[in-house]
Amino acid sequence: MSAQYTLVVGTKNWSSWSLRPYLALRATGAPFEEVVIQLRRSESPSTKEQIQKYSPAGRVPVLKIEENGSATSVWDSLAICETLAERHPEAKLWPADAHARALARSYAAEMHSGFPDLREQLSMDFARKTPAPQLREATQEQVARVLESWEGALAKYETGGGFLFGTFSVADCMYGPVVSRFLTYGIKMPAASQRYAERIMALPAMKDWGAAAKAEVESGIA
Ligand SMILES: N[C@@H](CCC(=O)N[C@@H](CS)C(=O)NCC(=O)O)C(=O)O
Repeated sequence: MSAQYTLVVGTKNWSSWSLRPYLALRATGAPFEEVVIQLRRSESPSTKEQIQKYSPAGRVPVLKIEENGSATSVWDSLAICETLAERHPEAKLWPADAHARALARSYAAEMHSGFPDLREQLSMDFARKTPAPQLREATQEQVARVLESWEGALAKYETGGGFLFGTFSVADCMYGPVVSRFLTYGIKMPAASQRYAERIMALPAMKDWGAAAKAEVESGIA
C-alpha cells in the first residue's frame, strides 16, 4: 500500500515556508491531503494551538506520512523536500549530475538559512501587488545576491529545461516564494530571471496556490 501524505501548511497568501514543500510534493505527483492553518490568529483556537496538534517545533510546514500502520511527522521545509526527494527518486527533485546537484543543494541551503532582511521587508503576500517599501542596504544586497545567483545558474542550465538547474528541482522549490515576492513588490529582474519568474508562475502548482491565496485575501483572512 502506498503512503498517505498529509501536508500541514499556513495561510497560503503568507506562508512562504509552506509553499516550498507544497511545490516539491506536487512535483512528485503523489496524492495528498492538505490542512491549512490560519496564521496570525490570536483568538482561540490560536495559530499556536492549532500548529501544536501537528508539529513538535510549533511551526508549519509539516508532512505527516502514514504507512504500514505507523505515522511519521517531518517538519521544516528543507527536511520535507529532502524526504520527498528520497522517497520519489522518479521525480528527480535533485539534479542527476553530481556537480549540478552539489550546486543545487547550496542554492537551496543558502535560501533556507539566509536572506533575513529580504524575508522581513519583502514578506510573501502572494495575491497582492504592493509598492516596495524603502529597502535597507542589507535588503538591497540580498535582492542583488538572489538575482546574481539566478543569473549564474540560468546562464549554465536554463537551456536544459528552463529552471535553475535545468529540470525542476528542490532549488526551485526554495526560490518559488521569492519569485512571488519579487512580483508582488515589482522588483526589477534581468532578462533570464524574468523568464525564470514567468516559468515558475506558470507551474500548475503555483497557479493553484495563487488561486487559494486570492480566495483568502478576498474572504478577509489574509
Ligand atoms: N525553518 C522553518 C521555518 C518555518 C516557519 O517559520 N513557519 C512559519 C509560517 S511561514 C510559522 O509556522 N509560524 C508560526 C506562527 O506564525 O505562529 C522551515 O523551513 O520550515
